[in-house]
Amino acid sequence: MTQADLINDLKLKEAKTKPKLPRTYKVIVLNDDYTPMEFVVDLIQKVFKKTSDEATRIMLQIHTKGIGICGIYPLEIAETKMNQVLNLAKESQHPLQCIIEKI
Ligand code: TYC
Repeated sequence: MTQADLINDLKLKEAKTKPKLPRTYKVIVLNDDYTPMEFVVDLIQKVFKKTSDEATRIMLQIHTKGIGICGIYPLEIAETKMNQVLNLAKESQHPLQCIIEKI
């Protein structure tokens, strides 16, 4: 094989191996009439590692628009965050709901 052949071979291989981005999921928290605002802000800070200002902004977005995106993650992490939200809400007997959605 000549050097030109080797280079050509490499180029063909590169073209075939498409860089594959991992599929990501939005973690969405839903509004309700009963969960206290402060509880939602605290929860968003804890679960999604947001600052107090950012968590407040997301909580108000949920409160006014009905839903809010708290983060975007690969499937396993998105599921874990959703379950953490649901468990914290349940422990405190709040009806807060959380879902994940494929992007
Ligand atoms: N709507 C709630 C209230 O007025 C506050 C709230 C915000 C509840 C966000 C849930 O995901 C939520 N107390």
